[in-house]
Parts: sequence; C-alpha cells; structure tokens
Amino acid sequence: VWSAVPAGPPDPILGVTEAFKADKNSRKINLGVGAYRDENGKPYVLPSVQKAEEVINTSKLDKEYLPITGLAEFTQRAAHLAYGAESVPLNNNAISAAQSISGTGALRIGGAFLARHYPTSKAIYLPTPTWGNHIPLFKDSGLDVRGYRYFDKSTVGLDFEGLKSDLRAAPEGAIVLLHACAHNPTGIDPTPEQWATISQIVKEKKLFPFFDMAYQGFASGSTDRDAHAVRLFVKDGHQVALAQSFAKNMGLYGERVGAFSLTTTDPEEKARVDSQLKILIRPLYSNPPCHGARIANTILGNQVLCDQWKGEVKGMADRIINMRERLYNILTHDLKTPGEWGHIKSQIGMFSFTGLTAPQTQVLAEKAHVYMTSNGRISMAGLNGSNIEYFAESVDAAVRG
Ligand code: PLP
Ligand code: TYF
Repeated sequence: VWSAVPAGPPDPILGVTEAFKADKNSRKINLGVGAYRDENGKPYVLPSVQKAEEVINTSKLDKEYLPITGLAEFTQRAAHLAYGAESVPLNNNAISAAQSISGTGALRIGGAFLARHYPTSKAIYLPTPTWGNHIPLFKDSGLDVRGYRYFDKSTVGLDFEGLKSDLRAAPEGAIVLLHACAHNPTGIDPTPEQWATISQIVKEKKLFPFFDMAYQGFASGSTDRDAHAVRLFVKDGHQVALAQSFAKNMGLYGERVGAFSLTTTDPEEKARVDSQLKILIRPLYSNPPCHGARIANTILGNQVLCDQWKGEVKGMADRIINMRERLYNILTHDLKTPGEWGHIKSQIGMFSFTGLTAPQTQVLAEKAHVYMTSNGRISMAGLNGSNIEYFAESVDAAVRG
C-alpha cells in the first residue's frame, strides 16, 4: 500500500540531536535544539515545578477529562502573565483562551481558527528567517505563507528598513506573525521604539498581529519586560492572537503546556469565539492533558511559588547571558579569532546566530564533534564552564580553516 510514499527529510533541528547521539566522542557538544541545560550540561527540572508537583500529589486529584478548552484557571492565569494585570480586555472579560499542546499546538489552533474565521485574508507574513516549524505549520493550517525581511546578514542585526517596507507592501488586512521576544533563530529583537513603529504600520495597513511567545522571561530575565510588545499592541488598540508556551520558561518541554488566546471586543463576542474554538479543537484532540497545566496553574496561582519561579527563570536567563559574555571574551581577546563577534553579546534569548557558514558547521560536527543547525545557530544553553573553551577553540579552528 505504501510503496509510493517517498522518504522525507528529518526535522532540521531535531535531526541534529540524532547525529549528536550517534557520536561516541566524549568531548561532543550539542548546541542544536533549544532546550535549557544547567551548568553541568544536564536538563533542569525547576525547583518550583518540583514543589508544585508535590502540592498536586498530596491533593490526590482525579484524572477526569478536562473541558475542551482546558483548565480555565490555568488559561486565565496564563493570560494574566502575558497581557498583564492592567490589560483592558483581560479586565473586561474579553479574552478568549484555550489550553493547548504547548506553543506548537497554540500556533496550530490559531492558524486553523484564522483560516476558518478571519474574514479579511489568508495571507500570513512570517519573518525571514523564522522558527522552521512555522512554515509547514501555517501551510497545513490552510494559510498562504509569505515572508517579511527580518535579518540583515551584513550587520548581523535587524533589517528594520526591509521589515518596514515589506509590511507596508503587504495587502491590507494580512496576518503578520511576530516573535514576542527572543526571536528564534536570530536572537535579535526590535527595540521598544521599533516595536512602536511596527505597531503603527500594523494599524495603518489593518494587519492582524499574531504573537508567538515561546520564551517569556528568557530574553531579559523578567516576564513583564519580555511581554512588552504584546502589551504595547493591546494598549495601542490592536486585537491580537497569542500563542504561549511554558516549555522553556517552566522547563515543561515534554508536558506540553501552552495557551492560545484572542482579544475580542466584549464578553458577548468572546463567548461566540469560545464556542468556535471548542468546535475547532473537539475533532482535533478532544481535550488537552491535565498534569502539566496543573503544574503551571499551581505555580502561577501561588504568590510565593510564582516569585520563586520568576527567580528561577531569571537564573536561567542570567546563566545564558554569562555564557555570551565569556564566549565573546574568549573569541575576541584570548584567541583573537578573525571576525567581529559583538553580536554574541548583543543577541538575546536561547540562541545565538553566530554567522558560521554551513560548511563551517559541517567541519565543526565532523572534526570537533560540535553540533549545531546548519544556519550557524547555537543554543547558548548548551554551553557551560566545562565545554566553552573547547567550543571556542573549535570555532576558532573552523574560522581559520
Ligand atoms: N515558537 C518558537 C519560536 C519556538 O522556538 C518554539 C520551540 O520551542 C515553539 C514555538 C514551540 O515549542 P513548544 O511546542 O515546545 O512549546
Ligand atoms: O528551535 C528550537 O530548537 C526549539 C525546539 O520541531 C524545537 O524551538 C525544535 C524543533 C521542533 C520542535 C521544537
């Protein structure tokens, strides 16, 4: 039956982990997938998450189905975390939300909802480059995927002129996907002034903003600061869509905890949108899993635990910032590696777009057992005190050829 099914390529990011696993060398380093590692290179279960699990275990909850849109307390608290206590639509009970299968599931619910109900356009503009999965995800949702300029190779910075002119040239009413913070893969975010300009263009062109917030707290160490763009757009009067993930900021990767939300005009409109989210989700997976949502809900719903969690997010962000500083210093001052490496320090979030070329990344894998995606992106969290010097020396050798 399946003789005509062609073999497809592996996921370019998760495929790096496969190659890493197959390498038997003891110095090997995996800087491919964006998953936090502690100073010992180990996955990190947050102490606040462990505490929340103890609370959940002792309360002996049942395992009944959640509602179609998930744990309502959790989605309410997730909205509070993203939109902020002052948010007008939040306080007017005008945010429609559904628990999702992490950020990917939230994006997919959003893509499907827009394809079905957004009256103006099927076109969605994604930054170039963007998280690889965005492209098939929105295509499979039934949207027409297009790009807007984002990265300037010559400055290893934001191509703000290109971004502005591409958004201004987009058809009126098109959807635009914006990384709320810690842009993946470039690590380059607009400044607050640039966000204000983007908001203005979105308003002039009546574009529909869809925020992907997979790293709230990971960029600056503050969940409030990282929510700046989302809150600014809502304050500027935009109705927005938002995909939230708790994979990174709570370290709940495999628990698949996320939320999709839409700001609406009033509670009556919200109720109609809610009903359509249920109609959309029901035939997809019926209802979401409960354990991870209970963990996030327990943390967000307890002031002491929530403050502890925010401290732990900051700890992760700070360790990454420290690795940026050290990598920059080793390359620039110790090794005097040819090239300009300032972007390693100025980029933010989980990733650094190093500027290494595809052939250089191949040499690094084959000769040094150092793995990263072929676009030169490294997950900063894979670096630590024990491997950063070896990594820098390997990069130095690869650059010198
Ligand atoms: N969006 C971006 C930009 C990401 O980098 C990721 C990956 O972590 C996701 C969404 C979705 O991840 P998850 O489905 O694990 O929450
Ligand atoms: O970009 C990353 O590394 C993370 C993790 O299909 C990820 O966003 C990568 C690929 C994928 C799912 C998650």
